[in-house]
Amino acid sequence: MKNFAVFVGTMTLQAVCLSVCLILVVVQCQVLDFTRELTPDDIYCGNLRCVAKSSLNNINIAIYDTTDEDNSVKLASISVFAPEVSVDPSKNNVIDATGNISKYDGVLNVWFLKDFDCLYGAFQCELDFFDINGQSGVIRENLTPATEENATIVYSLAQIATQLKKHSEETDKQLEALKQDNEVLKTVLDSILVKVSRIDGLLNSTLEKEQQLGTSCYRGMPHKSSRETFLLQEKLLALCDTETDGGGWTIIQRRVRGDVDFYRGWGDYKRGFGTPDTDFWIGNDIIHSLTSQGYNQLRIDLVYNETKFFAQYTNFIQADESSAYTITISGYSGNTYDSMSYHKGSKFSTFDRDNDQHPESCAKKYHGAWWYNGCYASNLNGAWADANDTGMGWYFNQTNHRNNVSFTEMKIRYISR
Ligand SMILES: [Ca+2]
Repeated sequence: MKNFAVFVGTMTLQAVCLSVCLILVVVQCQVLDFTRELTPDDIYCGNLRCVAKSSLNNINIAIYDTTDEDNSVKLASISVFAPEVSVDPSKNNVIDATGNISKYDGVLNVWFLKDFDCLYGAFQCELDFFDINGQSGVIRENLTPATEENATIVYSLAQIATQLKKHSEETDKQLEALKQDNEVLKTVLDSILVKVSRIDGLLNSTLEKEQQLGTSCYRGMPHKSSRETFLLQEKLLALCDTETDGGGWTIIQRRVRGDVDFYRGWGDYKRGFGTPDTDFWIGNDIIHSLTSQGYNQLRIDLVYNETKFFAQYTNFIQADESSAYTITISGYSGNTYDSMSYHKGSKFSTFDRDNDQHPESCAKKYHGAWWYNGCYASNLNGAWADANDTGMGWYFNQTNHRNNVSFTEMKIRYISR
């Protein structure tokens, strides 16, 4: 009398029809269609649906929880005499139920909130009815894990699929967020690259300047002009004579333009004054430092009466400040007179520091600053363009009086010994 079929529907993520039991009941030539389904969805772990279509009348549908065989509970029911769905008060918080019913047809839905009910619960659909002769009848159909093993597995798979879908959606969101982060990072990186490029440009230009500037002055060095600036001891902008007698001369005194006042005190001569592009005194401390490091060759270039002269010495040493910058000088060669020998062993004097052998101050008397002895055979720090003995004097021979020059360069060069 009963035709029963179970099938597991095609598994889709959204709605998996887990099982359908179709009961065809023929009661004295009258047909009853009674089905049940358990379907998982996104909110509930499952939906049990009992459906009756019949030519019987006065039907009443109920769903029982028969998990505990000794204490089955009527979860929900609906009757043609009581068309509102009735739910067991103790189950209100774990199931939802809906339904509708007429004299011949009815449907009762129960949604389960507890995974336990979906995975391990046992339920029963019950249909009460009266046949055409007024005889009552009952049909019950079970839905249990034991009989619905496939449904349970499929349900579990569907749960996993739902979770995977959620994870997938979260992953998509995270990916989107990462994309946005990536965009921000790309922007930041671009801006850093621009800055790096600027820094690189600055470094290159600084490097070029340094290469142009050079850091040394040595004999035979490659050069573009006869005088080139360079960084002496990595800190002092100095001037190199790159050509005279093979070049490599660090210029310590230069008077070619007359735009720098040389009548100065001890401190100025100690530290130096002027700049390589004008006239300058490099400074007594530097001269001492260089001559104590092997820069012992001294050359003095002069112009007198539009004629070039030079005096060169193979041994030139200047002591430190505590010795008042006393000079040692010897080994003359040149095309003028050795007007420095008179000054060897002499201390340096300025108008405010009289270290000379004269009763008066040679520096004041001759408007200069020099290694004055009893005064001078040379006075190259004297007054610019001064025709008197206060000018830039140099003796051109032993008997002649001094002459004033119009150009001087004093320079020293390293000699390996
Ligand atoms: Ca004196």
